[in-house]
Amino acid sequence: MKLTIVEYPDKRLKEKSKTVEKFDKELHQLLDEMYEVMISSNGIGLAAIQVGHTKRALLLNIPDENDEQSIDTLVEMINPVITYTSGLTTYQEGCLSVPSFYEDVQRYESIAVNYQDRDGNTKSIEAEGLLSIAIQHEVDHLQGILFIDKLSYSRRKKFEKEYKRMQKEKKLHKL
Ligand code: Y12
Ligand code: CO
Repeated sequence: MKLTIVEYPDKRLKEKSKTVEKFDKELHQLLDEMYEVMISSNGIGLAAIQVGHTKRALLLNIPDENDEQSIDTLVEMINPVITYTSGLTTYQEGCLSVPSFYEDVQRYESIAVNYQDRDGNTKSIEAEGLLSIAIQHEVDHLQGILFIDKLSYSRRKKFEKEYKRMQKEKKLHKL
């Protein structure tokens, strides 16, 4: 299967993802292909729903201090549940499903997460900084929530106007 990124305002992004029950070849293939599309799109996080699969699965690949991504630091989370939160922080977020738009979003500073790996083994992680923000952004996707849903009413209206204009321009360039 060749995966493509589902972009806002596609309604699939509002869907709630389902618990993964089978940790089989099909799941592994999906995760491998999600990694390919995430890296080739310059992403650092991707949820399965962003490629049209309603599975509670996500990937994170935070760049190192030299701003480089390595498969060695790839984190795959299946059925993640945030079990602890503390503090608040604000970060300018972007999303592969909302191209060319970045906005400040408030998130928890530190979190703890329980999840399963691709083979169904139970894992837990404590995260802060960019990893914590990225996990919260991706876990929101599994609930059908986008970072633009967290904007104020006036900022959201401005976004809708800008985004529609941008989509029109994109269409014109394709003609
Ligand atoms: C902090 C905040 C949000 C996240 C979620 C993961 N987000 C991404 O991976 C966003 C990637 C992204 C990549 C783009 O492409 C390029 O930069 C070439 C991009 O730009 C365009 O679409 C034109 C926008 C977003 C993790 C951590
Ligand atoms: Co996103």
